[in-house]
Amino acid sequence: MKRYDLMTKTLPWVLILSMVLIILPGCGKTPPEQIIATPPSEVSPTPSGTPEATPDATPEPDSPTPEPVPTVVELNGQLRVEGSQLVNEAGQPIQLRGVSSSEVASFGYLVTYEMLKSMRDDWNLNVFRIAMYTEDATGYVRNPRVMEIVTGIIDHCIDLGIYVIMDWHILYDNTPLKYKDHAVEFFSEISALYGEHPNIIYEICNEPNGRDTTWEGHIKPYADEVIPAIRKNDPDNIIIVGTPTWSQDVDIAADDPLPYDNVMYAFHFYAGSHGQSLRDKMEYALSKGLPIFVSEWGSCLNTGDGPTFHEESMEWIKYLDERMISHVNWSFSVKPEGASILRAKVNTKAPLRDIDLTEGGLFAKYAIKGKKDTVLFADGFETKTFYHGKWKRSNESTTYETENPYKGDYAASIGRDGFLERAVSTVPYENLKLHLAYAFDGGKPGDIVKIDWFNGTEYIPVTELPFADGWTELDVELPDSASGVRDFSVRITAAVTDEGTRVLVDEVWLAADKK
Ligand code: DCB
Repeated sequence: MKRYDLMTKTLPWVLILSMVLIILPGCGKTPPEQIIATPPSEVSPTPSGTPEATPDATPEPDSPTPEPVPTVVELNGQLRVEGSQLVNEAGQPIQLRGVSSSEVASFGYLVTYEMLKSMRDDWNLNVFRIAMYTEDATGYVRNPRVMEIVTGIIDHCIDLGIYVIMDWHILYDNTPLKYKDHAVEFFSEISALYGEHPNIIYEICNEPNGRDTTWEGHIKPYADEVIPAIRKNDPDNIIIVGTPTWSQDVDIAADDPLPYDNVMYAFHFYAGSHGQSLRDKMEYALSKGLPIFVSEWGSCLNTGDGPTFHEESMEWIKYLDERMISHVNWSFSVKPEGASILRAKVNTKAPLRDIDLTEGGLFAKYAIKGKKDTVLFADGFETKTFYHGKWKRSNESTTYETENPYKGDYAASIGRDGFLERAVSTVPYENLKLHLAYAFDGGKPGDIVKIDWFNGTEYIPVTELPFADGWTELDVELPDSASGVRDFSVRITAAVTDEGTRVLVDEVWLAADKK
C-alpha cells in the first residue's frame, strides 16, 4: 500500500473511532450508563493527527517503489461469458457491482477521479456505467461534444482499474433503429479508442420500449449491425443488449438469443414498482441459460422518484447476489429525486463521505459493498421534510435547527418531552444498531435523551443517553427481540427539565445485518 493510501485510510479511522462510543442495550429500569470507548484495535496508539513513522516515510531517491495494490481489472483481466455466467480471465465467476451516471452531459461533472476512487476503495465498486442519452437535447445525436465528457470518465475508470459500461441510453426514442446509424458510428469510434482495454463494456441500447418495439423486428436487427461494428475493433469485450419493455422482457430474448459470443442481456428493475412477476421473467430466462446483466436498478419507483423501498430492494439484491448477477444502481446524481445517490451539496474533489449520501445512496453503497450489514433508514435531516412524513413527531415543537447542526446544514430539534419516531419493518434483519449524534441546546445534568423501541403493542426502553456538552456520536444496540418485528419503530424522546431546553439530533440511521 502506498504511503499516501495508508495515511488517508487510517487517519479518518483514528478520528472516527475515538468519537464513536458504544452504548450497551439497557434493561428497562436500571439505567445502563455503561459507556465504553471502543479501542481501535488495528490502529496504533500514536496520538491522532500524528501518523506513525514508517521506514519509508522519507522516500530515498533510489528506494524501490512499494508494490501497489492490484486493481480489480488487474486481478480479473479480460471478462467473458460462460453459459449464463460472467467470468474473469481465469474462468472464475465474477459479479460486477456499481453505479450508473445520470444523464451524463448534465451530471457527468460529478463523476470525478476522486468520486470514483472513493467508491472503489470504500464501497468496493468495481464497475461504473456512463448513461449517454441519444435523442435528448443534450444527447449524442444533437450534441456530439458529449464525447469529451464520456472519454474523460472512461479514462478515469481505466486509470483506477475498474470496469466501465458505455451505455447508449435510448429512452424516448423507443426503438434503437431510430438512430442506428449514429450508434454504429459511435460504437465504432469507442471500440477503436478503447477496444484494447479489458475495462470497457458496451451497452448498445438502454431500454427499448413502446408497444411497437419488438425483439424480433427492432432490437435483433439493430444488434446485428452494431455488434459486428464493435467486433471489427474489439473481438472480445462484453456487449450488453437491451430487451423489450424497458429492458424487462429477458424471457423473450431467452427464446430467441443472438448468435454472438460474450453477449449479455439487460434486465432493469425499480424495487418500488417491480417485484415477483419480474423476477419470474428473470427466472425463466436463467432457466434457458440466458446471461443477464442488471445494468440499471433503482431502490425507488420506476419514475426515478419516490422513497427508498428497503425491503423490496433487499429482496432483489439478495436474489441477484445469490446468482452472481451483476448490478448497477441508478444513479450518481444530485437531482432532487428519489433515485439520486448524492445530496445536493457534495465536494467532488474530496473523498465521498456517508453524509454526502441520500437514504437511497446509503442503501446502494451497502448493496454494492456486499457486506452483510445494511441500513434500514438514514437521515441527516437535510431535506427539511422529516423524510416526507416518514418520521412521526410528538408535535410542532419538534422542528429544525440550523444554528448548530452536527453535519450538513440542519439537525432535528426536539422540545421538552417531545419525540421523533421512525417506523420500519425489521422482518428480514438481525443485530439492529441505531446510530445517532445528539446534543443539548441548554439543559443540565440529569436531562436525558430516551431511546425506546415499539414492538407493535408497547414501547420498550432501550437506553438513556446522559446530558453532555457538545455533540456525541454513538451506536446503540437494540435487543434481539427488536429484530423480525413488522410494526417496529424507534423513538427518541427529549426528557429534560426546563421548558427552553432542546435536544438536537443529527445523523440518525438504523443499521442491521441481513438474515
Ligand atoms: C429508466 C431510464 C432512466 C430513467 C429511470 C427511472 O426509465 F433508463 O433514464 O431515469 O429508468 O425512470 C429517469 C431519471 C431522470 C431522467 C428521466 C429521463 O431518473 O432523472 O430525467 O428518467 O427523462 C424507465 C424505467 C422503467 C419504466 C419506465 C421508465 N417502466 N421511463 O417500468 O415503466 O419511462 O423512463
